Amino acid sequence: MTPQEQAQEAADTLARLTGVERHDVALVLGSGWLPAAAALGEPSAQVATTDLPGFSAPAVQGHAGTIGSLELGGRRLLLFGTRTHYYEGKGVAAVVHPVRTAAAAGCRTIVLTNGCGGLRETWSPGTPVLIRDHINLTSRSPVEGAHFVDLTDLYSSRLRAMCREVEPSLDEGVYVQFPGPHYETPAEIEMVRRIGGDLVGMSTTLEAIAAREAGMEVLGISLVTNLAAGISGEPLDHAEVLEAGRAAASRMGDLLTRIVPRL
Ligand code: 8IG
Repeated sequence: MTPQEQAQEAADTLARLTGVERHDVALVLGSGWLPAAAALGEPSAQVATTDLPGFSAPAVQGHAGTIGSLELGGRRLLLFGTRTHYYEGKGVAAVVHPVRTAAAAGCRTIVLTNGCGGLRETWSPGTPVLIRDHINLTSRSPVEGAHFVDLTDLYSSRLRAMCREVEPSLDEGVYVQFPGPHYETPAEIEMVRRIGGDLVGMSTTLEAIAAREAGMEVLGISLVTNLAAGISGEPLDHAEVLEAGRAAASRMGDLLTRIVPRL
């Protein structure tokens, strides 16, 4: 079975369990984003990811192992409370299976959110930043075979402009994905600065590539939860990440609630 056929199986099961034939928009919640999801409203159906073929249980604290279906502003929204990270070692296909499932479920647009480290000191923890472009330092691709996928304008300039209309204070940045799960050294952050990166994290780029391969329009939003290593002189820890998410929850919830109806 191809990955796309596996995703179609998962999408068929999802349609059966949610009672919703097709969805329009997928939203993947990253570290620190889960508390914001409450603002979107009560899901009409919730499915455990483990009830769908090809999905695995969440490995990170602060992630929910559920997929919710809800309507917001006339859009049928598929809400992924968790993702599989590359550092879990389950392979790239497992990382992008939810993205391919969303595409098979009918979604033409995907919103990828994450928690990340920021390189600009003006981005205090709790600052949302639009992803303008990425640098994929995993040296992996979710695409296999001679399929040369165009990544120009991967993070849709149309959707970024719409977001800045909704929230003019939003900055943009280049997201750099490291394999993780360790954070960077200060020297690696200096490298990121020199190659043009603004944000560092352990997700999103492989998913964005798979989304583009599947023909979806991609919006990426990072929540800066910490200054990148070596900038503040303080050590990094995951509790800080979750706390920044909780503190920013109502603002992020408000942002998503205003953006989704316009997708
Ligand atoms: I949240 O500073 C979060 N995720 N690689 N570096 C990397 N991933 C992260 C960071 C960070 N903060």
